[in-house]
Amino acid sequence: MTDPSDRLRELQEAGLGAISAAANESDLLDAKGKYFGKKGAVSDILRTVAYLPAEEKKRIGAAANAAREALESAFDARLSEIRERERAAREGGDPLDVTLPGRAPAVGHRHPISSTMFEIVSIFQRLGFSVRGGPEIEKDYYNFEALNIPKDHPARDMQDTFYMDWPGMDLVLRTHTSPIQIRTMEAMRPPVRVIAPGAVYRCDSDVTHSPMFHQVEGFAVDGGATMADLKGLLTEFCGMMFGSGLPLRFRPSFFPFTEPSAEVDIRCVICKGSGCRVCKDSGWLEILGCGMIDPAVFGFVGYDPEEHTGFAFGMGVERIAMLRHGIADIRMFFENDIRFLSQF
Ligand code: 2NL
Repeated sequence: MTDPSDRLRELQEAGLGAISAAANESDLLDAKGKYFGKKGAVSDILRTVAYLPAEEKKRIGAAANAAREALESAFDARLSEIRERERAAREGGDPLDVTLPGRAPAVGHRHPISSTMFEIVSIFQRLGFSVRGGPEIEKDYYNFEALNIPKDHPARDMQDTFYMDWPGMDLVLRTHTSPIQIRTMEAMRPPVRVIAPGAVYRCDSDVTHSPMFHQVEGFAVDGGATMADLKGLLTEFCGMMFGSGLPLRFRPSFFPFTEPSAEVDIRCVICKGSGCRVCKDSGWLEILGCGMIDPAVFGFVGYDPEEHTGFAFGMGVERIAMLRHGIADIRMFFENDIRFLSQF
């Protein structure tokens, strides 16, 4: 039989080998179990020591304890090594690598409706207009009455207008930004030149209508504004907005708040006049409505129609943005799909 101290030397060597070969905590615990754990080989020898002669007992006992201590301290050292390596891997190696490129923050941009609206507004600002806003929940008086829109006009129908259910208040969601202009005329004496952008609401929804959309309206009042001034201004605006030299035409129309009234068409930006689906083969696109402010409107705001004349105009922002970008469905603007919005 081999001397137990030789056996212990072999076990210590094999155990140290297994400990240093352990790649993770689980390998390390396996090595402990096999060589120096409670049921390990070194403990087996320690249990037999009691049956040995006295001097052997001392010698083998001491050797077994020494072997176990050597294995335990190697185990502890290897355990710290493995834990430190795993921590470093988890935290990405070097705690700070200043040579790595930074993470760029995702930068947003204006919504295509906002940028189209700002562009329209800034053209009129350069032409001498100042910008005014107003409430989106508006009095029936400012939205309809003062604009000479009669009580039986279809625009006042529940089908077309959102009425606020606040008894006795006569409030609506504004259906156009004209009330801003009525409020401006109440507050300011001529000469005035004001542009009124904002969200408006109508009870209507399909590929070209959204219950919330945007308008830019504008008006000017002074001692002697004429239809010729209106034509000149809008010709200048269309040149700046859609490209100079683009043909336009003024077509007679009707609005309750202007007399005479006209609609302005630009040469179709899609087919250049040869006829297509977008212009319904007419070669023209309707871009805005306009006219000379009706004297009845002046009566509501206390301007003297004998002393002052003025013109006004209005356009839909979504319609212009759809024509510019070739968008067929107005609802795309309001679905907030980043794949759509990030293209502008
Ligand atoms: C359109 C046509 C228009 C006006 C808006 C207006 C405002 C006042 C007095 C008179 Cl306070 N007129 N605004 C005038 C003509 C046309 O808009 O197609 N809008 C989308």
